[in-house]
Amino acid sequence: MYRTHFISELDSNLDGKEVRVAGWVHTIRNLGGKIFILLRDKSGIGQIVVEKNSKVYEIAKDLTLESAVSILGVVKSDQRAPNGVEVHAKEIEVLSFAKSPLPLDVTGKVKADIDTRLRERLLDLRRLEMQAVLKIQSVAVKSFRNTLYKNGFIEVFTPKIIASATEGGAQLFPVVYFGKEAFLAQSPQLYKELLAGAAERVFEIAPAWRAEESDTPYHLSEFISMDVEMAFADYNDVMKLIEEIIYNMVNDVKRECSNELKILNYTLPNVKIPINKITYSDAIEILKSKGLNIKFGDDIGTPELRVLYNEIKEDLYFIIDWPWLSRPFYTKQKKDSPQLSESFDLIFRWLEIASGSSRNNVREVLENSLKVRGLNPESFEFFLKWFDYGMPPHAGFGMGLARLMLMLTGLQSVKEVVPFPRDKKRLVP
Ligand code: AMO
Repeated sequence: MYRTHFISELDSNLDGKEVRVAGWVHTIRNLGGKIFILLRDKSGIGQIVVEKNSKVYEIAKDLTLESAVSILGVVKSDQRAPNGVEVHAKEIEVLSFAKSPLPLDVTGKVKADIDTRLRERLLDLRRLEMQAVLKIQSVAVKSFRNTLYKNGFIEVFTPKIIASATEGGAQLFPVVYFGKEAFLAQSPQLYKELLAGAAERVFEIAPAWRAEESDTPYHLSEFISMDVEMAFADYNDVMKLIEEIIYNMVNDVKRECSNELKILNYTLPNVKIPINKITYSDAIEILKSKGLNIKFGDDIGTPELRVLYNEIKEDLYFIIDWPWLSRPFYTKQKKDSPQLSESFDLIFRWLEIASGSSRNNVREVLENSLKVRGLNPESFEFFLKWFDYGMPPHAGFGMGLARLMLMLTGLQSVKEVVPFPRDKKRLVP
């Protein structure tokens, strides 16, 4: 057995008892007579004391930072120690010896740049900040699932090797598929729609791929997309659902991750329900009034969103009713103004974290929509034919987990929050 207790379980009730703990050597201080080791496991950091005259002194003396060890010892109350207790070592088993010096300081005292951190990612992931990020992400994903289960959704899985572009052609990664042309999925879009046409309420949490040429703090070539599709619903129903998801998520993270937020020195934004909505057309007018050279049909990217944020001063808001032609072919036009669409983006300050819409559910309209975008309906026949058999009105959205994590951690780049990010220059680790 490597351990009897996690470090956070040690307290003065165990005074005088023998315990076995396991973890990594966080720091070592040799104070002549005694060696003090701070041992770190997934639960926290505790103090180990090795007396000079003990039989394990020789082992402790040669220990290196980040070696993995299992230590048998006796608990002693001591107010000077972290958690008010320390463990006096009787046996030290070195499970894996770490090379010295380390290429990255796990205690975080010596700061490293992002390239070094990603290169030495294993050590970087052991830092308390990254442990906090991983925990917050796990709570956020659990919360997302819980809210959807509560609303009668089921989790589904769609193919990731696909035959056609869904979100526009430029960013596809080609795959050789038994001699045929195929691609890595840019999103689960068409398949989640088909599944909603059978099971009504579905969601998926899975990777998506985009060959992003530009190096920005918000784009990855591979990201986790949290996708929802809902039948017998429109974009207003879906925005309502997003409000509930985000509200629960922020509160779950607040409640379950108070230590982690403290480690990151971050205060979560307050989510007010309903989340404010502004129309795309109003956003364009505001940007024009601020002197930007922008017109109907143009994208509202991060630089423009920063200008909007300075005006609106809302942490979270929806921009709704985008120009129909600037959205993908499956997006539904607005009945009363067909140059617009029933679509939205959810914005956190100046970052788009989700985007969604009501979908077209009439075959002829979809065919036309493909044609006006220069796409060939024949390549989408596998999708279109389902619309011959009672495809209900439906709506959905996709939310990028890495971008959501920026909102939940206060970190500045998606490359920091993803354990092993993929971008144009990174394929390892
Ligand atoms: P969209 O293309 O807007 O919509 O993507 C949805 C969300 O995914 C995230 N995202 C990214 N995150 C990191 N790196 C990237 N390169 C990247 N690209 C996108 C963003 C974005 O809001 N099928 C539609 C969704 C739908 O309508 O259901 C879609 O993919 O957070």
